[in-house]
Amino acid sequence: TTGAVPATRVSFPHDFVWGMATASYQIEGAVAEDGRTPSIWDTFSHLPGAVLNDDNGDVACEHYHRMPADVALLADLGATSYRFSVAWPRVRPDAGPVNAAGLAFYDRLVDELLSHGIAPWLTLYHWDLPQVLEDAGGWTNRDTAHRFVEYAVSVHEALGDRVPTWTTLNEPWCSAFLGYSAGHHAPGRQEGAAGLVAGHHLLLAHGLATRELRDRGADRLGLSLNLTVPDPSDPSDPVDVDAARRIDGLHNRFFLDPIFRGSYPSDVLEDTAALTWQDRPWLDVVRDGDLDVISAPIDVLGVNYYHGNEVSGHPRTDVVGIGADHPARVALSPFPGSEHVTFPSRGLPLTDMGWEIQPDGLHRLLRRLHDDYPHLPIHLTETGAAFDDRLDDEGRVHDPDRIAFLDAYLRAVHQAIEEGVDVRGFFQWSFCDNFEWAFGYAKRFGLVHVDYATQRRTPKSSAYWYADLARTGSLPAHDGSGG
Ligand code: PNW
Repeated sequence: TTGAVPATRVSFPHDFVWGMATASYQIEGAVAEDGRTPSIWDTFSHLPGAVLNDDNGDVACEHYHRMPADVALLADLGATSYRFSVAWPRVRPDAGPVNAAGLAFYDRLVDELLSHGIAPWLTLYHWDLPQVLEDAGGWTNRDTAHRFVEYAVSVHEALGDRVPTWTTLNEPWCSAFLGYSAGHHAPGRQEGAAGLVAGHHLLLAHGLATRELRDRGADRLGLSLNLTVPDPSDPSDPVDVDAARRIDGLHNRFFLDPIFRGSYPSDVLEDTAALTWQDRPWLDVVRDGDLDVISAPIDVLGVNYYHGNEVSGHPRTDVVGIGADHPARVALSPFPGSEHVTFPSRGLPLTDMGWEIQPDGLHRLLRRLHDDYPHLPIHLTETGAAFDDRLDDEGRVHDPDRIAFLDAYLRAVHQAIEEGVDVRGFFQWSFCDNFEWAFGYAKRFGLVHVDYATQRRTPKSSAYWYADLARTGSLPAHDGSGG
């Protein structure tokens, strides 16, 4: 509930970007067509038990074959920008020569978007690393960063004349720590400090590609980070305060500080000093000059925010989010060197992911970025919620919970803008229901419902609400009763 205080009408700047987001592996399907070869997510999702219900992205939303109709629907729903990702294994399938047939799909997509007046917002890496590169060590191998630059250049050569915004990575925290420390995501490695090594090489890939695309005249460069707002369970308990500092360090500052300050945070380096990779301190993978590369100037910061965390340094069983599904119901944190940290529930309402609905965290995060880092234009590149959406007897999907969620999160964004934070746009996650990684098709984040048996698309009531918002640029007043 939003409380008894009436929520007044709020208006966003006239040029505010109203976007919707997707990612290649989550929607495209067609995994073996036109020369595409497997990514780490093809391999991982086919391992028994890796993904809920053993779902995989083989078919997904068949977007690869339905792209023109999907773009027409995006336009109908008022999107002024569309954030999508390019599948590396379509473009450089074996990390070898460019595959023209795979690249052609994105060429058609960009033209289709432009012909509908939708600005393309391109992400180069939303987690589908070619499996051949993982076989050579994946993100723990420094060479992967250089292969990423080759791939980025091929995409830019083909689309650089038409795509205004280029982001390198989506959520390197997930790629590094869920992929290489916790193993919840592909490639499913549970190798502790490997997450830190992968994180460094992901940041290096970001910096190298940023430099290269800048030299090639890319208009607007950046990346999307998923950031959190860690609150100690008991602010007077030094153990909880230390745990919250550790999570802030590894979730936020491990990525923000190298990019914006050219250094890793010293407390994180101290916390992880004893962690080794291939029998040497993990930090040995950081070479002279790397941080200069990583801190190459960017033009836009993408922020993905779903919820913050209450954080404790004590074992707790009343946990939410990561670890909540652990058999012992004790969160095993995916943060290397801070595995003892737990994420207790604070009794907030939850989405279908078991994630807390916490709009004030978004406001606090935006203020914090404004206070602690250089003032760059910020775009919320993901916010959204999964709910158990179903078609009713009339073939409609009524999702008032999603509307209330988006209303509350957007009011938090608006408040930050009023206070001087430079937020320029909002991308709803996601345009349509899709393959939700470790949770397969069981979790629905879409504004558009997908019936996977028929591939029929049905805009939910939230989609019409969002279309209205994109058209008027304002949230209507409501009395906060939620009715
Ligand atoms: C992000 N976690 O993923 C991704 O960018 C999207 O592809 C995804 O669909 C969306 O958020 C919703 O999950 C995350 O476990 C997946 O903390 C898992 C986590 C965070 C982000």
